[in-house]
Order: sequence, then C-alpha cells, then structure tokens
Amino acid sequence: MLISTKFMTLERFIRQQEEKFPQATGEFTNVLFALTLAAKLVWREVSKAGLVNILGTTEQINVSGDILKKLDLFADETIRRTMFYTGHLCAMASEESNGLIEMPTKYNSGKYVLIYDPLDGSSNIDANITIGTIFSIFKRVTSFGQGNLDDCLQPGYKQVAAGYIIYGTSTMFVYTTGQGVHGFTLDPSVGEFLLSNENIKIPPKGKFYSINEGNYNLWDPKFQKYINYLKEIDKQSGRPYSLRYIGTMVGDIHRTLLYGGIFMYPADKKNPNGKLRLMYECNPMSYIVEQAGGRAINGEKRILEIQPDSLHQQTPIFIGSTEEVTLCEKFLKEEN
Ligand code: AHM
Ligand code: MG
Repeated sequence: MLISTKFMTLERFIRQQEEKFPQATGEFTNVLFALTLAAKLVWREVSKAGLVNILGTTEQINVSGDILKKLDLFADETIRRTMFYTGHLCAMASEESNGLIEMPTKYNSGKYVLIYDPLDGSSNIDANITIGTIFSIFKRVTSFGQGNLDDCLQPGYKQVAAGYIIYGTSTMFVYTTGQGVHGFTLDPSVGEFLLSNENIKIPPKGKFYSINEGNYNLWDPKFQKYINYLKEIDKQSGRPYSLRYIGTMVGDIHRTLLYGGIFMYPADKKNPNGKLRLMYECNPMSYIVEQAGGRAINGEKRILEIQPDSLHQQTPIFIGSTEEVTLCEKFLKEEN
C-alpha cells in the first residue's frame, strides 16, 4: 500500500518509527509527544514576544495583573511543567537550573532522563533574531525510583534521542532517535509540525565557517592559523570561505546542517574549556550532526565520547561537514 507522506505530521511519523520496534512500550513515544506539545507552547510565546511586553526584567506586571516572565524563564518553566507528568522520566536537568530539577514524587520513576536548554541564543531574544530549544534524552542507568546524577552524566553516544526546535523564519522541530535526522515545519494555521526535511544529510564540504571571530586574539596560534587559512584567496580550493555567525548555536548549526560548513566555539584565554555546555548544547547537536553524516569533536576526540563529570561542564566544539572538521582537526594537531 502506498503511504502518503504529504501530510506527515510529527506525531504520525513518531508513531511509525515506533512501529519498527515491536518490543516498544510506547513510553519513549509519549516523551517525544510531550516534547512536541512543549515546543508548541514555547513557540506560541516566542512568536508574540514582540507584541506583548514580556521581554526585559523577570518581574514585570501585565495589564491583567499577572507577573510576566522573561522568555527564557517562561520556556524553562513550560518545558518543565509539560514534561513533569508524563510518568516516563526519572530525572530532568535544564541549563537554567543549577542541579537536577526536583520532580513530583509520583512521576519521577520513569525510564528516561531529559536534559534541555530551554531557550538557546538568549542574547538574541530582544532583537527578533533566531533562537531555539535543545533537548537530549538518555535511558536511566539506575534501576528504580527517582533518578540521580548518574542517570544524567552519561557520554553523548548513549543518547537515545536528541533534537532542537528552531524559532526562525518558520518554526522547525528537528530530531533524531538514531535513525537519521528528520525535520518538521510548523504550520501555524493548524498547529501541527509537518514533515518537510526527511533524512537530512549534511554536505561533506561547505564554504561557510561560523565563529565569534571577535575572540581572535584570545585563541591558540594553531587555531588562528586555521582561520587565516580559510580567509586566504585560492580559487582552486574554494577560498576564501564566507563567514556566518548568528550567535545562536541552534541557528548556526541548523544552517551548517543544511548548507554545509563548520561551526566552532574553541577554547580561548577567557574560556579555557570553551563556552558551550556539553550536556545541554554540544551532546545533542553532535548526535544530530553525526546522524546526518557529519562530525563533531572537541579537538582531541568525538564530543559524544566525552565522559561528563558535571551537568554544566563546558567543552570546545568543532562541528559540521566531515571534510571541514577534519581539516580543522589537522591544524589543531599541527599536522599542517
Ligand atoms: P545561551 O545558552 O546563554 O544563549 O548561550 C549560548 C550561546 C550559543 O547559542 C551561541 O553559540 C553562543 O552562546 C554565542 O556566544 P558568543 O556571544 O560568545 O559568541
Ligand atoms: Mg544555550
């Protein structure tokens, strides 16, 4: 029978993926369903951010007397509340919280762990520039009851799903469960994410590099040499590359995924361990990029192989098209 994919909703797609695993209990599917709801709730607020006065301080009062929240705190709370009651999670951690999120007792003994960055690119919120939500899901390692830090601090290759929601010219939900990367675009008129980019593959090469080049003087000379190389004029090797930098990791990596190239946040004199967070940002984005056929390293090894020791740990990251990351790696290892 021919199955139509014309109106393949995200929920239908998730369900069809689940059917490939006869042993599936539906718990994982329900976690993903809850995430799609959280995404729509956050999108609703993000899309009216310019209309209602919810930007700025956390404690503004709106016309109806409600206390208004900053958008990133709103997103954090929305995701937390939506995910609390699935009953399928045992632990949650958010970039906005210091330690593990305290979960309601009746609902904290599920099989899965959710780690998320509620609103990435927070410095762009007030300027109507692309922002995003990132999530990462692990299976618990402890056997029962409430989850703990051991359940969270697993290397990225153990993720069972990862994804992001990008609030840009349109809103997209992009995710992987280890069977390729799939993108869904929100049709706001019906409130559904519809399949728009099935099985995304990152081009093996790309002419864009993406980095905060203002930090140039804080970088290691080997890395400076690599960036200088990208800017040299040499028609044959396609140089100079073009620079693109939004300052929202989700947006910069989404572009890299579709057009090819490399996104980097290296270590520097100010941030000796890099700036971006392994658990909330680098692991999920690396899982997605690898699933799309790209690479993600910290300069020495795969991001996904780093054994985390704390929730908020940072790491340098070089991520994108395979050939671009490999070229960067050569400079970092001074093989050039
Ligand atoms: P955030 O989670 O507080 O928004 O910070 C992370 C962001 C990334 O999205 C982005 O890639 C990076 O910080 C930009 O940093 P910089 O302003 O140093 O270039
Ligand atoms: Mg972030």
